[in-house]
Amino acid sequence: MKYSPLPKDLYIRNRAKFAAKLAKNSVAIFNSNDIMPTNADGTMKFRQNNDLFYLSGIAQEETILLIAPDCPNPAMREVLFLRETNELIAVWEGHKYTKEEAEAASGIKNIQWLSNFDQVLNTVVSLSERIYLNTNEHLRAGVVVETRDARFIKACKEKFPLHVFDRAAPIMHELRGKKEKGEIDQLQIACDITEKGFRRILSFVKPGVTEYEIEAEFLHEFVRNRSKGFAYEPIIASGASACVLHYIENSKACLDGEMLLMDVGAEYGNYNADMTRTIPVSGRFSTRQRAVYDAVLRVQREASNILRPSTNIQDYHKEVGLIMQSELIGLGLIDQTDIQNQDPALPAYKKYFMHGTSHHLGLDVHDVGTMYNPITPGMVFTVEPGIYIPAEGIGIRLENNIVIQENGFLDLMRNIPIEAGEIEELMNS
Ligand SMILES: [Mn+2]
Repeated sequence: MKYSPLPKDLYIRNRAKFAAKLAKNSVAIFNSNDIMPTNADGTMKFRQNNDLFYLSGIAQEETILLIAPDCPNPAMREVLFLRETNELIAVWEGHKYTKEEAEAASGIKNIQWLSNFDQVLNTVVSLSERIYLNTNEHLRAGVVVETRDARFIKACKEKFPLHVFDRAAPIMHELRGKKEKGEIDQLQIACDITEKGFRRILSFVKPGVTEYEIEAEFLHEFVRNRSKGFAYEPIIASGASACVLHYIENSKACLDGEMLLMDVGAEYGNYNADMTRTIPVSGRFSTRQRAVYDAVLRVQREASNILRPSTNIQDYHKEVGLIMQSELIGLGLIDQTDIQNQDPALPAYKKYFMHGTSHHLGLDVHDVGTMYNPITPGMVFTVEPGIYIPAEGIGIRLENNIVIQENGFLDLMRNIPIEAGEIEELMNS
């Protein structure tokens, strides 16, 4: 692997936290993701199931984790099943985990080959009353393919019809929402790699450069710093394209006088950065661009300050809406009449700022974690307000990633230039 893995203690602790949430006499089973097909004999790049990774640190396909904390046979309380490797696989696909390596990475003592899985499963399930299975319960997930998890749920229910089944996802959301120190370290590295990419393009962007050349500069910097690449499809949007929120075509030339919005983050060790910066293509903001830019930056900073422990995320989003409303009045984009006449379900500010301000960030870019319970220290959020004015060809979003602390926050992107003046200076030096 390209990245330095976190020490196994983290995964031992994560499993202990998970086990403590299970009902008595339960077994929980986690599956790897499938390797998704493309066409002919092609496949997509493998991406481990994040829950399995969180509990084991193992990023290898066809891995299964079984956790049964009350199993009368202590050896069966934690079992990790791996694809058996052999010389042929080693020649064609390269190195796979040996049992010793998997134990060193995960802290799990009982490592078995997959061929033993059915036997062990039968034994452990027979000694358990309740079976926790995993499925993607992200609030915005729209899964249409039948995943390995879904196939496994079906098979388990057929095989063990008289057991009680339960959901692992709510427990995983709660645990993964609050990051451990090692996880913050990986996120910081992902943000630092993203910073390198941004600094690289600050001296690269000038009128005539294309969006895809900028994309290539980022990727170059990411991969040479041990990232697998982009954490998500990058948005490199010049001019009015910045007002298309999910513009990923990245195909145009950047023109003098336009601004360039870049929503780009590096992956590192399966953790993700999620940054947005907006810069002037020429290296100098116009007066109007600068006014809108500074308004977005003020909202970004105020929002970061009110995203505090015990705040509720829904209330936070309403509060940021009011801050944005006053900035839009200042820019002459809305007025008191618009506000008096607004539909409370669709406030006037949403015409120029139509997306949410924050989401959880971690192993997933839109990470799992509660959006309804109070915020607690250790949660990691993006803070990403924007103002989009298609009529003026202006779209500005500024996004940093912050860790909630007891008294305030740690900005993982504190070193990435964001002040308009500093950006101009770096682009012209
Ligand atoms: Mn984001």
